[in-house]
Amino acid sequence: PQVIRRDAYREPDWLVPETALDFRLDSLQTRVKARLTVVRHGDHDRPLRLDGDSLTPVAVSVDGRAVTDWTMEDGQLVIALSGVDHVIETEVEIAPELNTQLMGLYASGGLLCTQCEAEGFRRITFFPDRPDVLSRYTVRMDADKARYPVLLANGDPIASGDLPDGRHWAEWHDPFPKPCYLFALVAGDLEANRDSFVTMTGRKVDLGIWVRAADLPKTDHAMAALKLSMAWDEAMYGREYDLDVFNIVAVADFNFGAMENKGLNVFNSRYILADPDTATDMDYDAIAGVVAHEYFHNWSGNRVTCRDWFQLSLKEGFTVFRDQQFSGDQGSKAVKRIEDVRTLRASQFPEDSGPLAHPIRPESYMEISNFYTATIYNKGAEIVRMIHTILGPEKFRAATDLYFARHDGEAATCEDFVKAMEDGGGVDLSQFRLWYSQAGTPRVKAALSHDGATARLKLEQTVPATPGQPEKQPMLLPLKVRLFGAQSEAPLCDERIVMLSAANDEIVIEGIEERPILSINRGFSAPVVLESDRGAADLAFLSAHDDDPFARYEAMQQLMVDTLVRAVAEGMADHGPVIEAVRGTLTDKALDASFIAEAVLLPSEAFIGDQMLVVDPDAINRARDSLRAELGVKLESAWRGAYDSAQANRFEYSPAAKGARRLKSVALGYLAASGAKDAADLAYAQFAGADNMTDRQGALGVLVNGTSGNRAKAIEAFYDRYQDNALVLDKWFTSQALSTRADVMDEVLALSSHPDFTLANPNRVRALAGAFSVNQRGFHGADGRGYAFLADIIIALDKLNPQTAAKLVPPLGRWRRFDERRAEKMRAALQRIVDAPGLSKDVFEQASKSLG
Ligand code: B3K
Ligand code: ZN
Repeated sequence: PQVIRRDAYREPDWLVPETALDFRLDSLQTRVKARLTVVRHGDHDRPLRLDGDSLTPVAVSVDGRAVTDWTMEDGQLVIALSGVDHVIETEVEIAPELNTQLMGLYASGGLLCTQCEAEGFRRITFFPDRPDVLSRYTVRMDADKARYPVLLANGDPIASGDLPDGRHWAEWHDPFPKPCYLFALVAGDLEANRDSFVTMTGRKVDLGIWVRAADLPKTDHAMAALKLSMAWDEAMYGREYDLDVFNIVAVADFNFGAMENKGLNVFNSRYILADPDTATDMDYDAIAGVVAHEYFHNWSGNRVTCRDWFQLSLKEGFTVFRDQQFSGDQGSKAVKRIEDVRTLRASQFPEDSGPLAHPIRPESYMEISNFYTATIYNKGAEIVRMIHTILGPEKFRAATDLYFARHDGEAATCEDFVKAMEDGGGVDLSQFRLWYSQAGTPRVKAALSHDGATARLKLEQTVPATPGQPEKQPMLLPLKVRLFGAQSEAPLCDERIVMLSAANDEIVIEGIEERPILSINRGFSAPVVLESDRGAADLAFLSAHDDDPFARYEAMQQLMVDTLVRAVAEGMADHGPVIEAVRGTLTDKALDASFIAEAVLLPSEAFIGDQMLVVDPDAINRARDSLRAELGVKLESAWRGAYDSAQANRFEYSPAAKGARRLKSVALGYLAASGAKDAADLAYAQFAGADNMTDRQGALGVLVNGTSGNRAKAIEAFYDRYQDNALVLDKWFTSQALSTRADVMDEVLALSSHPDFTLANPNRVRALAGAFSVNQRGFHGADGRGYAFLADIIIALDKLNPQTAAKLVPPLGRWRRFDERRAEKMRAALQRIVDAPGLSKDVFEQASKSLG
């Protein structure tokens, strides 16, 4: 496949100021007429090239006259034009029902919907499918009125009416020029949860969340989140909504989370539908976060869009940062930060240290869909967060105001963003720009010494080599630092931001009389791996006394990781310090339950593996289980106390109640790990008596890992109760795929032939195969069956849906980190994928790069 390079960017040859689309909708035969006003851009004599994917022109006309002298080249419709501006009309036919890729116009659960980002619009009509061609759209649709009573598109509704033969039509107009990836339409039998929002300048916006009638009662949480997001963006960024209507539609079959189409967001139903019986607290939080994310794109993405797809992090990194800030403001900032860092470490750090590592602004790609990655999104957000840290909140706001004012209505670049941050914030970000071009997670070594009056902090940074980037330059790292007194248990200085810019540096802090303990990278101010020589006692001290909650959590995690890594290496380790630190946190009355629940959780098996040169999944599992069991036994009464105090609560959706539920399930897990005789009955009672999904799924997860007779009973009861609810059935598949039992592979294989398993629905595939591939011990079973299973799924799914298939490849690319026998089997699985006949470029790119 062809490789697209960032440095090959050229401005478009033709612009398209106006676009009129006319859809005659039908699930098997939709006719699309497009009328484009095209204007020659610059002085050249090149023809008009309109992208198309699997399209055949039925008719083409130029300035009202049918023409036949067009050609097709690589799917593109090429038309020679003589003048400066012309009107081009094309007609094509497409079959939404047969569109299994879920890109372009497709059918899902009886409705018709679109997904165009990144390059799906070319599957609907011929068009310059690139984000720097902005056009004003008018969309007319007609459809069978009984099957598709609701017809939605971007912008504002203009007119509608009935037609003969039971059909009807609607016309929508979007006054804001937009790239075609933000185009959307939806047709179906939908009902709306309607509400309204009055903007900061007093304009009333009609809001609608469109779902199947039966799902209407599950849309209130999303609606509340939408209104909070609209108010938050006004207060925090001065951004007001700009159309008279804002619609969201939930669909069951969707390749990722949601899509920010102008005025008509389309969502994976899992990020809209919630009620206490079917959604967990985590689902509620994710819904609010994704609703906010897509809404915030209206400014960071739509009003200011991307010049080309190499700039993707311009909108995604910035928008993730904005949604993280929003979510932090709705509950506990500290817990939100902990969750975001955990996500970064679980999904981005492995990417950054493997064969698919790429900078947040990549240099090349084969298939852009493969670059909607944790690096572009989550590391991208960390980079915006560092700018926020360097500028401080006031200057950051001035800088974002400048960015939006300067580039409103434009297709911008990452460089434009950094320049606006520099100009608006009055800082020099020259060296900081390396974050956009260098891949790899920097490593920082920190060593603190002390001589009775002065503390010296020696810092050393290295940036590891990544594919195509053998040599790296030192980056600018904003490290928040504070010292605490070992005796006084008090801070010895104010928090300061150390700007580490060289490979080596020494920071001198005067006036430190007692022995200082180092608190560094507080709040995770820089996305780096920190190595320090702090021992167990100092980490335990920080876990109890640091005034930065993230740093407290981090100290505990480091203590746990150090203990577990030692246990794996040496076959055993002293659990004492971890147990005492966990006891201290668990019984600290000043801490809230949600923080405690995060802090006392052991690092995942995968994260422990990431600390080791060669991952030994079985030894990690044994070491972690043994620490878990001892924590369970030694702190049994504290776990029981935490469990009982939460158990009495009735369901309520509030930060405090959420924290109590989280701690309750964590405590139940430790009680089960302790081997307590009553743990399985406790879990089953919680499972059966729960008045909410958080408790029910929490208990199911504990039972699934165990051997009690309650296990099969719970699995069956859950299925019986929820078999008609696809989103909850996904949880049923996932809970079993994450089982820590030795027989998980057999169960996963059996589940893959369960009548409810299907490759046609991306959520279901992710629920089983995606979840299993992060179950380190199960997936990396020494016999290699996990790898063969995943390869089978990828090869089969690629024929239907290459984009979602390609997303499953990365776990196989971690082979360098495993022993030779496993590595060999992982490579064999990748090779089998690469050799599969008719492979998509999506999967080819991921699998061939993973073979490295
Ligand atoms: N912008 C979309 C993602 C599109 C993914 C295309 N493969 C959703 C989001 O990030 O908000
Ligand atoms: Zn986004």
